[in-house]
Amino acid sequence: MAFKLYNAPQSTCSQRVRFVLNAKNLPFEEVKLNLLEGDQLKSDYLRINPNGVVPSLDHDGAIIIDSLVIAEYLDEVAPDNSFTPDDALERARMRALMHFIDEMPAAAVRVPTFNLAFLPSFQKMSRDAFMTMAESKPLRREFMLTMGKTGFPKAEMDAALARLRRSYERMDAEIGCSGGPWLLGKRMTLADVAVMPSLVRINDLGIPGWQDLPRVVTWFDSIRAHPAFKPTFYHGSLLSERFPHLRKQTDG
Ligand SMILES: N[C@@H](CCC(=O)N[C@@H](CS)C(=O)NCC(=O)O)C(=O)O
Repeated sequence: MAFKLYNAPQSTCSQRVRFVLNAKNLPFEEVKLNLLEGDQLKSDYLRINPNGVVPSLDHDGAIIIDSLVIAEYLDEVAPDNSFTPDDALERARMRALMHFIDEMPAAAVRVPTFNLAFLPSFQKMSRDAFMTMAESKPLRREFMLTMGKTGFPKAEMDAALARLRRSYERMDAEIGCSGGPWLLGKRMTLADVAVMPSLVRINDLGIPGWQDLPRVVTWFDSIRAHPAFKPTFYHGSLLSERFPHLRKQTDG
C-alpha cells in the first residue's frame, strides 16, 4: 500500500491524518502545500480536491478527501491499532462526536487562528489581490470576505472562544460519562484524534481555556504523550514556530 498525503504542516485537518498514519506506522510520502501562497487553489490540485483545501490522500492512485473521511478510511484499510470501536452503538457515539467536533471546535478555532496568525500576511496584500484570492476559494470564500483585511470583529472572536469553551465542557462531560481517560472510555478513538489539533492550536496561540477542567487537562497531557504525537507535530507544525509575531505574543 502506497500513501501520498497532500497536506500542510500547520493545518489542523492535516494533523489529524498524519496522527492516524503515524499511529498505525504506515509510511507515507508527504506533499507539502503552501496555503498562504495559494497552492491549494491551483488547477492541478483542484483536480485532486475540488474543495481547494488540504488534506487529500492518494492511496495507490485513488484519491480520498476530507480529514475525518480519510481517518475512517485508513482505519478500514489498515485495521491494526484501530481507532474505531467494535460495537455499533459505540461507533455511532464516536461519529456523533466527530460531527460535533467539526461543527464546533474545528470551525470555531479558525477565527482566532486567522485573526492572530494569518491576518498580518493578508494585510500586506493589495485590496484587489486579497479579493481575488478570497473569491477563488471554493469552500472559504465567505469566511475570507467576512474577515476582510481588518480581521474578525471582537464580537466574532468572543463568540468563537465561547464555542470553544462549550466544546471543552462537552469533552469534560463525555470523559466523565465514559470513565475516560479518552472521550469514549479506555480506548482512544477517532473522536479524540478529531478534536486534538484544535486544542493544540489554541494552546499554541496562548489562549487555552480548559485549565479548570482537570479531566480535559489530563486528556490533553495524555494525547501529547502518545507516540504518534511528536512525528505528527514536527517542527513547523505549530504556528508559533512559523510566525515570529506570534512567538512574541505567546512568550510574553
Ligand atoms: N472538512 C475539511 C476541511 C479542510 C480544511 O479546511 N483545510 C484547511 C486547512 S486545516 C485548508 O486547506 N484551508 C485552505 C484555505 O482556506 O484556503 C477536512 O476536514 O479535510
